[in-house]
Amino acid sequence: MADYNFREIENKWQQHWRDNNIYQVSADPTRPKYYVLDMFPYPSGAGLHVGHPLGYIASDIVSRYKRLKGFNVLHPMGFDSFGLPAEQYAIQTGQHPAITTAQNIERYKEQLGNLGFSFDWSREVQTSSPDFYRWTQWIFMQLFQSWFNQKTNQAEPIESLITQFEQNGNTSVNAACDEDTLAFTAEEWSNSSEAEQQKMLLNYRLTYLADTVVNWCPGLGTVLANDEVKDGYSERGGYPVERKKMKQWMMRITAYADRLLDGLETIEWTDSLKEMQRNWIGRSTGCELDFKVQSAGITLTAFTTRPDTIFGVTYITLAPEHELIGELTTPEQQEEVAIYVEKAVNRSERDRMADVKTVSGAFTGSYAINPISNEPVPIWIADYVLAGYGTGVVMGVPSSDDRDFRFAKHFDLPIIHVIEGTENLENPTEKKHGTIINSDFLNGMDSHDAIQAAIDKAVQLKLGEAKVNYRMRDAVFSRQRYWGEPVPVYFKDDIPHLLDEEDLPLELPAVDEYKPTEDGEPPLGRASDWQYKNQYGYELTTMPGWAGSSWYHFRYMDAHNEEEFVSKEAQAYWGNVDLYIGGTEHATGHLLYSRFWTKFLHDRGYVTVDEPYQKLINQGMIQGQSSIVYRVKGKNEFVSLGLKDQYEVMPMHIDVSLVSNNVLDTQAFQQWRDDLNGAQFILEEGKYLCGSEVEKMSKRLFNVVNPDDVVEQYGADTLRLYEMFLGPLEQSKPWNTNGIDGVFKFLRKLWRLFHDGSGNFSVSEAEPTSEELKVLHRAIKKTQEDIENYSFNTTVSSFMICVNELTSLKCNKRSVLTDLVVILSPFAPHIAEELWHLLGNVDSVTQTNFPNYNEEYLIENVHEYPISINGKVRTKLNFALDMSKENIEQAVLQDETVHRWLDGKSPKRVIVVPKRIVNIVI
Ligand code: ANZ
Repeated sequence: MADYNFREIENKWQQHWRDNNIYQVSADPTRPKYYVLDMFPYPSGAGLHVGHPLGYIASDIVSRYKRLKGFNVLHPMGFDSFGLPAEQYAIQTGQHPAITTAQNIERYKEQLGNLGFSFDWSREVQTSSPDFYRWTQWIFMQLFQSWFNQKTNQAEPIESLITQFEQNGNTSVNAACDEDTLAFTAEEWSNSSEAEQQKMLLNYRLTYLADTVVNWCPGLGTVLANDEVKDGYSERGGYPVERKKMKQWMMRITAYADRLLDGLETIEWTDSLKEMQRNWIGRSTGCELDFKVQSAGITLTAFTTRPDTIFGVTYITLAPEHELIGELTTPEQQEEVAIYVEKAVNRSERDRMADVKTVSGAFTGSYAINPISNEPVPIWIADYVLAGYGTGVVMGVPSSDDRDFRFAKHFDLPIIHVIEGTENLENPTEKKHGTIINSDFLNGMDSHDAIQAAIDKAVQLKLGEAKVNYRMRDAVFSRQRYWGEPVPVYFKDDIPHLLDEEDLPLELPAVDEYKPTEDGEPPLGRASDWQYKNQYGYELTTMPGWAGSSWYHFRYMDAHNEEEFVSKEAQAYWGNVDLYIGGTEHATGHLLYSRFWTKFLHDRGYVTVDEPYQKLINQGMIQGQSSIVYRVKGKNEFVSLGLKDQYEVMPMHIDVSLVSNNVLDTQAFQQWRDDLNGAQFILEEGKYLCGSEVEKMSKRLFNVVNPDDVVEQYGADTLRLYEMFLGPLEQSKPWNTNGIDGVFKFLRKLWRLFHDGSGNFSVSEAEPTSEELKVLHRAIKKTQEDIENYSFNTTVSSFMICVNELTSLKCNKRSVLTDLVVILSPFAPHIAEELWHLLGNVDSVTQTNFPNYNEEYLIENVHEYPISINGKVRTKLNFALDMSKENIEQAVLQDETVHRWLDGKSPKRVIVVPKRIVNIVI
């Protein structure tokens, strides 16, 4: 073989790895395990673009490296294959989404296969396959059969709750449950009907049916989770989203709020990602303070994080949805309040929170009593108060809070300053001013302790109760869609019941169309003859996209188990994911839900780990480099970039494949679309130059680069190295092919190290020189350190340096090249495997060991020290780099030249600066 023929090499080894199941692993208690996971893709119709493999390449490098280091590496891949696009396509074409999905998966596998990943495909999972989703349904059933005991801080079987109800009713139970759950005694429990009992239990189950205000997206015909809605529009498709009350399956994730926060301390994720989860959970410590309403038997309770400011409360505000508004509004205020409430409730929560400029509100006509000053304060309604947070009541403190200040200014409400420095509560000298807690006392504490002290004081003064609030809400689990997991529930007398376990999986029924029914039922409402035991109606919503991905990491451990979702043994061996690589867009969706389900499965004894992903890295995005041409307005004529200001132009995105080095292939452009046929060009220097823009890689912007094309031109090894070479993994960076030739040349240079001038394989058996060993061991050390620090771009450049140096040393020694091939193999596995075999090895390079570097070889043996005497360099001397300062000093003073300059005097000081200089002062 004369030259580096990447096509032949890559095909050959991909085939060989497949035929020999090289990447198949099984649990092996004699070896340490390492689990490397990629966020599995949704197989979209567009296929992979060069941005997708970035994370997969990095995780593949780590997997291969860990294997060489003696670990038993689990590195699986699968598909998150339920989802909207296949369903939208089904609605348009009538084709079953399973067909589209299967085609897309085929395409993805082919594309992934071209890149030489070391996935164990025997463990592939597809969330839309009944073999997989029967376990998603099974986990749903376990959630339904569980409650969260706050005394033990974990989930328990619902039977233990029923036992408590039978013995003591619910008053001594401390559970995560619906807020409006009424108290009952053991007797009342046993006297309740079966239906009443089931209704009560729904208040406690970890998944439950509830009437909730949801994000309803008429354009998509479904409910969306908060993280699927951006600025009032659906993230997918950009359709408007409304607030609507509907009966939904919910997941009681709020029960786990504290554990989800605490767990963050035990995992290696970036601070920014942890902070995103903390903010999303939004734990806030404060108290609920009571305000009696004047001349009415009502008490309003406000949640506040600043009970110390209670002296400054000059008004109370309610959310426009608050249920007591009717009762509190006086006849004179009725009309104004009605108009205001109607306007306010139609604004989305997000708008209401984001809008700090427009102040709006209405006075109810009623007053409450400030419990500290005993002054009456007016009760208002304002849309900045959210119904779903705290109690939906805010105590207005214009002197301490900006929003309250703006409100008070706007409506001319009094502003009373909280006087600091005096704890004059017990005996307030001045009625209106004061603080419940001495600020001298507060000043010495950090804000957390100060708030806690204020809360303790408020409780001690019986102003209210301590309370922790969370911004996070229970998660809506129902989707009004077809292409998702059916919920394993049927209804008897309107009460939800679980299917028998042996009836799983509950498979998706056939339907005539994939859209909602005429009376607004979800698509499953179209299935005919679809009843449980031929008599009970099934739940018609399906599960959300995040259901399958909340536990798939366990299934890979034991992908074909038909008895359990994962066996105890497999789980005990593989533990949790050691390294997880994926995008940040999942920060508050998938990454929170899978932590929740993992904790739940842990509580119920099904898995031993309590966090799914020990270390997480978010790869950056590879952006597209769009190409733009400038159409002269109203004409089929296009003007080159440099001349465009002389015309009235319309910029237009065009396919990047029509452009090379910013020069347009005008002929190809004319053929690109029918309407461009016969297009005219205004050129500069005989060329049409395009504009360019760095943007998200997207079909719509025609800037998508298909990895298949790059592989075709340069090979997978070049693509792998090049993607890593583009920059630090976590950083986003534009795709440009400027440097790809350099990487390709590097691999050819590597190839030539192993071949003589006429292209014959030729290595020497001679012993390497110390110089050659230094070059090699420097590269071994750097590769190891860089991979362990996930710094892949720097490894690629160290390979380049190494190969350049070996080339100039004309080194083709077998022992050096053998190690070089091994350290390169995680990055460029095909060429490494080929060279490994050319070197005479029989087994795969993946089955060898990573070489150890030897520090001795790394030592730059000597350094030439300038010897300065009284500030002037008088001579230069060579010393070994590892020589001690004392020895250097000794040797310097022995030197003849130095002797001469000393002229018989003994020096006052000798300063040895290692690897630099020796200064002698006489
Ligand atoms: C008085 C006060 C004085 C407040 C002060 C803050 C500063 P976090 O930290 O997010 O939990 N609040 C309470 N319920 C609300 C609701 N439903 N809608 C909008 N705002 C609400 O914020 C808690 C603070 O947000 C509470 O403390 C309350 O205002 C307000 F100098 O009470 B504060």
